[in-house]
Parts: sequence; C-alpha cells; structure tokens
Amino acid sequence: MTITITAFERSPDGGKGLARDTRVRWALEEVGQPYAVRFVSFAGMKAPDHLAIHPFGQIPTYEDGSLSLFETGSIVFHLAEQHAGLLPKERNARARAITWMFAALNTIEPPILELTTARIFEADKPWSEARLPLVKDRVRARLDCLSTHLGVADWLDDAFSAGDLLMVSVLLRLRMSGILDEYQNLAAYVARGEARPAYIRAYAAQFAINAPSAN
Ligand code: GTB
Repeated sequence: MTITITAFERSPDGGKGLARDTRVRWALEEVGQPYAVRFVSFAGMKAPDHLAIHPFGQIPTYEDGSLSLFETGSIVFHLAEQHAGLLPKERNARARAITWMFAALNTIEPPILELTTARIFEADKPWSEARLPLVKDRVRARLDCLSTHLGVADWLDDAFSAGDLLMVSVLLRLRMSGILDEYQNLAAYVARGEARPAYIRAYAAQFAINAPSAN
C-alpha cells in the first residue's frame, strides 16, 4: 500500500518549505515511510473529489489504503502512533510530547499566523502600520515563554519528538519577520531541526517541485 499525500501544484512560497505538506513529508521521512505526492491546483482543491477527502479544500491530505486524513497535526500524530521515532514509549513522556504537538499548533502558531496575515494580506490597509507592533508583541509574548522553557536544551522534552517537529515547523514561518533571531536559543533550536537528515530530505523534495527554476 502506498501512502499518498497532497501538496500544492506550485507553492506560493517558491520552495521555502513553508506550506504544510513539508511537515507531513518531514514526519514521513523521520519514520522511514515512502510516499507519493498528488499535486493539486488551487481550483482542484475546491473540486468535489478533493473536498471528499478534505472538507475545507486544502492541502495536505494523507491517504493509506482505506484511510484518508486531513489536518497536519492529525496526520503527524497518526504517523507517530503507527511507527517508531516520533513519540517516546514511556507513558508520561509520550503524553508530554503530545502536549507539545498541541502547544505548537494551538498556542504558538495562532499569533504567528496573525503576523503573516498582518504583514502580507493587510499590508495595504490604512491601519496596518499602527497594528503591526501589537501583533509582533503577541508573538514575542509566546516566544518569551517558549524560550524560557527551552533554555539550553536541544529539544522541548528530552529526546526529539513530533512535538519538536511541529514546533520547529511553526517557528520556521517567523524567520522572514526577523523575530526568530531575537531569541538565540530558539533560532538554534530551529537550525537543529533543519539539520536533521529527515528534514533535509523533506525540504529537498518540496524544493524540487516549487523552486522557481523547477519544471
Ligand atoms: N489546519 C490545516 C492543517 O494544519 O492542515 C491548515 C491547512 C492549510 O492552511 N493549508 C493551506 C492551503 O491549502 C496550505 S499550508 N491553502 C489553500 C486554501 O486554503 O485554499 C498554508 C500556507 C500556504 C502558503 C504558504 N506560503 O506560500 O508561504 C505557507 C503556508
């Protein structure tokens, strides 16, 4: 049975790996599962056959035999449950790693998404410049706490886990804003994630499709 995921036919980020299929590719690489990719256009995402597997008409999706999933967090969690390498075996450590998955998606990502909206999609609004510092400070408020928790550790809770995979993926979206570099330990944490062979393979696979010179 071949695992098939979906990804943008052409990601708007031009290969920077910021679209969410990169998180799923990374998880698949970490657990050593081969996969195929079905590329979808923006129109195709809203077509009935895609909506049948993703009710919100987005990427990524995950199909394996009779199972089809959407939501990156759920897909990564499913992979982490099925295969060794992304969640510790010990019960409490496993629960803590899962907690970090939720923290990445529910506590850290929302203000970062808000910043993306403010910087890119609301840049032309008359109130945009006045609002931006508030939005940036909401991101910093979360990063202050995350940075304090991480301290000098390599990963959020002992060994690398799906919690780190999602947290690094979420933080990567901050790089262009310059805010990540205000936190030396978080910048180093993200670089550690990016240096993992599984991430390098995942990044390269999406880059081959999305880089301006591709195709
Ligand atoms: N909660 C869902 C999940 O985690 O899977 C969110 C999925 C989602 O937002 N998917 C986006 C999508 O399909 C792609 S990743 N958008 C099309 C649509 O909604 O019609 C978000 C994304 C898009 C582009 C960039 N970029 O170019 O930098 C980065 C991230």
